[in-house]
Amino acid sequence: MKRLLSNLIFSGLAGAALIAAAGSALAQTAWVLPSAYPPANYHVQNLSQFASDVDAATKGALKINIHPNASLFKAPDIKRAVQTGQAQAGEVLISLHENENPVFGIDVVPFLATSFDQSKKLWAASRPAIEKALDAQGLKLLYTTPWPPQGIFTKKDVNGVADLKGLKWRAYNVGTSRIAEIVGAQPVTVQAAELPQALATGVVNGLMTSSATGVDSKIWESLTHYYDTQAWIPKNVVFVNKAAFAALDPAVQKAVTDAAAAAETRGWGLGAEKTAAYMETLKKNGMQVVEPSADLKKGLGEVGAKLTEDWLKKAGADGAAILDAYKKM
Ligand code: PCA
Repeated sequence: MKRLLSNLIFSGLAGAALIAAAGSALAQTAWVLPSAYPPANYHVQNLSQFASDVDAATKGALKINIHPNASLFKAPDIKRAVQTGQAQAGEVLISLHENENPVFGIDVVPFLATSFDQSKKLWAASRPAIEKALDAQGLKLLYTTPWPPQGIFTKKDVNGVADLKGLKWRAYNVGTSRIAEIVGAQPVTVQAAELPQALATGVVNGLMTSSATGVDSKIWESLTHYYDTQAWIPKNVVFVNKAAFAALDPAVQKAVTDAAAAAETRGWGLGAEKTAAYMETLKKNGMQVVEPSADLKKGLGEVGAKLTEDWLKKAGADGAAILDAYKKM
């Protein structure tokens, strides 16, 4: 390449611009981006599109290699891996980190934001605080995308919360464990990548998650009912190690933030659009998709009120201010 450059210079073709172009094409950076979800999941498809948008916009100067399905780091370890620079970027379910900062758990407060429209507003209200908290941990927020609303999967009829008692309840974060405690089920923390096996071996027989994760884990092979309770809309966030971002050329940085903005818009669209299709897939595979009874709704409302109280206690005045801002939107 050196010879090629000098040939260009001697041939008189190379102005400063040409050398600069050749230089940046040479400076190729590769990022590793772990995700905990399977390749067919729309979050991961969105990530792949994001990576190929960055590749195209930077003419290959920044390659982002996605490692899905918790193949590189387990779900709860991804954030730390990016903070410590073991991975340059990552995707996480932000509520996994509620213990670090209550604002990371605002989207899993039950019945606070249950439609995509409400969830978008809650994101607008909470984004500055979340962005600031991540920044203080050495992370730059790139974008966020929603999961479908959360419902209950079981192998039996559930007419009220009393029917959840004694279930081996799969939890994925603090809130879902707490629900188990309140209803008298046994919480077992299992991340999505291990869920198919936990279901197949009977380690769990009840859980709250989305239709998306139900389909990803072929849940009909073990369970029979899905109660569409629309209890909350959790979100994934994608972030990058601040030092890794700072090391990029300004033009490459812009390509990343532009592609991230496009991924955020696309991801919210995908979440809404795929929800109906995932429900159809559950039905097609024999799941009973059920509207929760008034009794179940009432019981879950009471469970939700307890979790809201817990959250408000932890989140203090800052949390209350975000909730106020959200309610005014
Ligand atoms: N699926 C992920 C998180 C939320 C969701 O809908 C899971 O069950 O782990």
